[in-house]
Amino acid sequence: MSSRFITVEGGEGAGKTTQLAFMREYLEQAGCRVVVTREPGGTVLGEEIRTLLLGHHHAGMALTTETLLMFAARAEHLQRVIRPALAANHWVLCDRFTDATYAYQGGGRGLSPQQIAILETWIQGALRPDLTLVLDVPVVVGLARAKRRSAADRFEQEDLEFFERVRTVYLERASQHPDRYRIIDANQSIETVQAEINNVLAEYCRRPGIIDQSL
Ligand code: T5A
Repeated sequence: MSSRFITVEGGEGAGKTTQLAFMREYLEQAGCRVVVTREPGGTVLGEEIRTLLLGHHHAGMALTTETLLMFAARAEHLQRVIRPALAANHWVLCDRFTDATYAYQGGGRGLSPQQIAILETWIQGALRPDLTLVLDVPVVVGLARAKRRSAADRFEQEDLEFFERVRTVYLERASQHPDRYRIIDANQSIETVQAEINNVLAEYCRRPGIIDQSL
């Protein structure tokens, strides 16, 4: 059974964290060794960078600074967690990755995708997720969920247009590369979303060379 790198993306409150717990359970039952992690974060240094990025002490942070901090956390994450786990034949499930940079710093804030691609190649080399689930939910629904869960972080204070642009970039990227992305309608009950994701994972795992047993 070979390792796989799976990322879960989507706007605020789409249900990524909730669904990642179910995904771990599903894959572990299928016999996979699973590492669940998140961005920004996933390492001691990365979590400190996350605090800088999401907190309110640096409200006017420059876009370049914000983007470089995302990739600084990512570099640490790749070196200390993601690459070692993949090398040890674990499946890595990551709550957000570079698609979030294209969506938020690119779509949301207007940084060109070409500039993001330069950093992506520098920091990741050829490594890209094998499968990316985009949990898609209307912006107002996701923000209401996030608001019920906890106080707004620095990103969650942006206006609706910002999050509409984020959503558009996710959907565009998914439609441009249907081999890697699956769009999940996350505006359904937690159980229905979970069932759809299980179907995607089952289909993915049945591909030749991924998991020997049938799920
Ligand atoms: N960021 C990140 C960038 O700008 N660039 C980058 O490169 C990267 C990596 C990270 C922030 O950083 C930005 C994007 C983000 O703004 P985060 O906390 O990781 O922040 O991301 P959030 O989207 O803010 O996390 P949330 O916790 O808000 O969203 P989740 O994980 O999608 O949602 P979840 O599972 O925590 O659920 C939220 C609430 O909704 C309920 C849950 O029970 C929970 O209360 N819920 C549902 N309710 C009804 N129906 C469903 N189907 C539900 N699913 C979940």
